[in-house]
Amino acid sequence: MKIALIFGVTGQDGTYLSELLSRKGYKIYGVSRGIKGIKNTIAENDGLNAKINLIFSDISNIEEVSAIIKILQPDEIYNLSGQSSVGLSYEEPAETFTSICYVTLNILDAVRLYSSKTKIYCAGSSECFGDTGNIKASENTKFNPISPYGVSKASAYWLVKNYRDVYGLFACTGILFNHESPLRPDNFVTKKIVKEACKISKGSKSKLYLGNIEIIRDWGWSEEYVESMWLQLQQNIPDDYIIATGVCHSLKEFVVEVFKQLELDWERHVRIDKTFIRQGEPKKICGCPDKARIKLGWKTKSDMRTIIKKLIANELT
Ligand code: GDR
Repeated sequence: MKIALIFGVTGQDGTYLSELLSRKGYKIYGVSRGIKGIKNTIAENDGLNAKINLIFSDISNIEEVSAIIKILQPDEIYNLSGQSSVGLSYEEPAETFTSICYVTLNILDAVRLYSSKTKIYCAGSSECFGDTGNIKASENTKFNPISPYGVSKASAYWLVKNYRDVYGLFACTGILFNHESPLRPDNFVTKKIVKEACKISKGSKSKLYLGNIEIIRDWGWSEEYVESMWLQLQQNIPDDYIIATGVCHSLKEFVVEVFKQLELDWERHVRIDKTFIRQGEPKKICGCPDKARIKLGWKTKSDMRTIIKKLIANELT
């Protein structure tokens, strides 16, 4: 039985990855900073918590990370931990940098010292690119991060590459573009829009307040994205991959489609609130997932309309 160790097991991707690895017969250890089990419907309905051996640990401490890795000698490590909100990273840059970079470094160094056969996956971010302008970012596109979050993810990416090149570790990064699910917390835009629009469809008189709806992003489906994480660790050679749908939409298009599916006129219910506008954020971030498709055989199935349909169905049940 293969052993997987997941850092950041209680988040959206941690939940779906645990489900996937559990189906594949892995023994799963999940590290959490002190939350007692995964608190969401999937974990409760599918008895997921019972399948995960939870370890409580301060993973910013190298000694704690080393002790876990030394004892478990896992076959695979998935590092999904860290502060995940780009918006929040402007208010909490130090916590963002520590939780992303130091934790990544702790894992890499502990594996180098105590478990060098362990394969490591780290969740990277499209925010490393900054604005991609008229191109779709590939694995060769230069990084130009704009937010403290993007800078932290870019630094973590270079640490992973450094440990791979210098120490020969099987360590790789998946450069993940936005990916959604019903498990997104309310402060992320897709969840906020769908939740509020569904309330309005049930008779609420409240308005939906948003920041910049002209931004363009590539939105995918989390359950499909965690599969790419597993695939990256099943290869013979460690490498980095862009994980995206390859299709971009403006946030306005997303909003219009949500209200359309609920048979509502979006303009009557949506207002712009400047407090939600992020200073100097990338206008457009688009990705090209060709390498993942060719080398991993990975492909997204859900387009924007399907994603919205699934999010609405979940919100209305
Ligand atoms: P993001 O996700 O920052 O891209 O990071 P989020 O859903 O927060 O924002 C997406 C885009 O929508 C714009 N926006 C708003 N965002 C929020 N949260 N609330 C609003 O009211 C609002 N109005 C407009 C944002 O400015 C932004 O451009 C996600 C996270 O999952 C990261 O961890 C991951 O690395 C990246 O995606 C790729």
